Amino acid sequence: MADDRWLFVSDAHLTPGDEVRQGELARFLLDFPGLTHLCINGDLFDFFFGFQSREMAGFDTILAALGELTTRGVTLHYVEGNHDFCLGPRFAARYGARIHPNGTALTLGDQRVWVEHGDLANPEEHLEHLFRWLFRTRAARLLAEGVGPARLQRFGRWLDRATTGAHYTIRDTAHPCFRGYAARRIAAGYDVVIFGHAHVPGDEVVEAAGRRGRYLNSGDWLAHRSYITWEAATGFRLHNGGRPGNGPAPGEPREPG
Ligand SMILES: [Mn+2]
Repeated sequence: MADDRWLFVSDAHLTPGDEVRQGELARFLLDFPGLTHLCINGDLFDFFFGFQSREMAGFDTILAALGELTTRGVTLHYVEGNHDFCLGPRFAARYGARIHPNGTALTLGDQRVWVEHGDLANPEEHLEHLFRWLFRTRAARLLAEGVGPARLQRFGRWLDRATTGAHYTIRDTAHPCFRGYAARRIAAGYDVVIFGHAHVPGDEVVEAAGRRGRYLNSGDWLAHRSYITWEAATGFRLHNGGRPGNGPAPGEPREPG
């Protein structure tokens, strides 16, 4: 549609009760002019599991904003990351979201677009890959339902500490693992590939199999407050919104995850 206005954000890593950042992100989303489509590209939450009958506590502010957006008619796409799992039919119904556990293909204008969180790009992230697989098994879902939101949240914090810092020499969005992973999609026929996960915004040309494509990384909503927009008149734009340079805000983590 001619008036479509897309927004792609990722890697806010919101924690329970973090009212300041939840509020900032909620205001940014709700005040975004002309927004018709929001695509969350993973790790909106530092840890989130989609329980079938309960909600994880402490995320009311951001969840209310998502609900408000869908009430306004904004289409919500949620590409799961390696910190948000099994959002499933309940989340989809409650927030009107289209849930994509492994990524999604879009057509914007005349371009074929692939959106994926990007954690599978780095072959060294063994533990993350294990938990990505494990959390999506039926056995893990049943176990999580029994364990319950509060205890699972504590486990999530432990898991985050266990996996952070192991492979984080890869902070460069243009690292060969991300470029190579994007190149595979471009070789397969996509024109634009969008990842997050690296926590560094990026926008570059990637050539693969005689094709020329564009690889965008939405960066994060921690240090950079970066995001991607698309509208028909301008195409894709990367906005390195908040803070100059690559420095984290005081007290904020900057490691990818
Ligand atoms: Mn991630």
